[in-house]
Amino acid sequence: MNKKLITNLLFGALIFACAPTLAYEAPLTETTPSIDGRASDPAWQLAEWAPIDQIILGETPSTEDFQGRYKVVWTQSKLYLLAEITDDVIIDTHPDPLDSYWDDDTLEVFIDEDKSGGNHLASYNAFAYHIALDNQSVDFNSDGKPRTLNDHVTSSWKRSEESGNKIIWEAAISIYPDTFTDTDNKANPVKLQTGKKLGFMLAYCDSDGFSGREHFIGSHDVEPVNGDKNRGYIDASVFGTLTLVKSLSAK
Ligand SMILES: [Ca+2]
Ligand SMILES: [Ca+2]
Ligand SMILES: [Ca+2]
Ligand SMILES: [Ca+2]
Repeated sequence: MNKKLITNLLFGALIFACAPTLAYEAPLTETTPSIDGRASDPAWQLAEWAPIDQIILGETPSTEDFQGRYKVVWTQSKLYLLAEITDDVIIDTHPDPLDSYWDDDTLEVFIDEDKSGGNHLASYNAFAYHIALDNQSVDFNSDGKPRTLNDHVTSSWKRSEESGNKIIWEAAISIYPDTFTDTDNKANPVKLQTGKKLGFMLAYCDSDGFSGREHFIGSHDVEPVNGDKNRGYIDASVFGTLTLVKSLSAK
């Protein structure tokens, strides 16, 4: 083995050791969390925190400006998401839910039911649910125009009693297959089961004023294309993997 090869292997191992977690294991819960912006539900004790700390757009924010972490649990019928977000200014400057919703404070949940990857910009191959402060969820439809998908996601947030800058955001998400269409909204969500793997990513659009999104911070590192890491709303191949497990202790 030559010196260059050893150096390359060591460098590769170092990159691997520093890489963010791309896989998250979500445990099954017998009791469903109440979607009320309070994290006291026993279900949340079952899951592990994972960070929202990968910069997709903008400068690295200070810890007062933005910090975030999340947990996921599941039942046969839904995924449940808990996000704990520290944000110095909570703001919604576009009252129309379909207007520039990414330029307001927004929790963005990316789901690819069959983990196929691939383009989903104007299709339901995968979903990029932009959950707004008014708890409406929006994604592009099959014509590439924004539409609400409020029957897919129920969400609620509240300021934490520990700190006014911290908000607790809970969401219950029905998992729709790629057969969902704009014309037949009666497509059924899939029944979830142990061992299922979904494409998954979470991000937060941080706006603190009238100038729009200042930071976009995600749960997973994204390989840039021409220097652009903001690929999640276009390409499901950049999502990580969410595996549904019976329990974390039974691994
Ligand atoms: Ca709750
Ligand atoms: Ca902020
Ligand atoms: Ca898909
Ligand atoms: Ca903000």
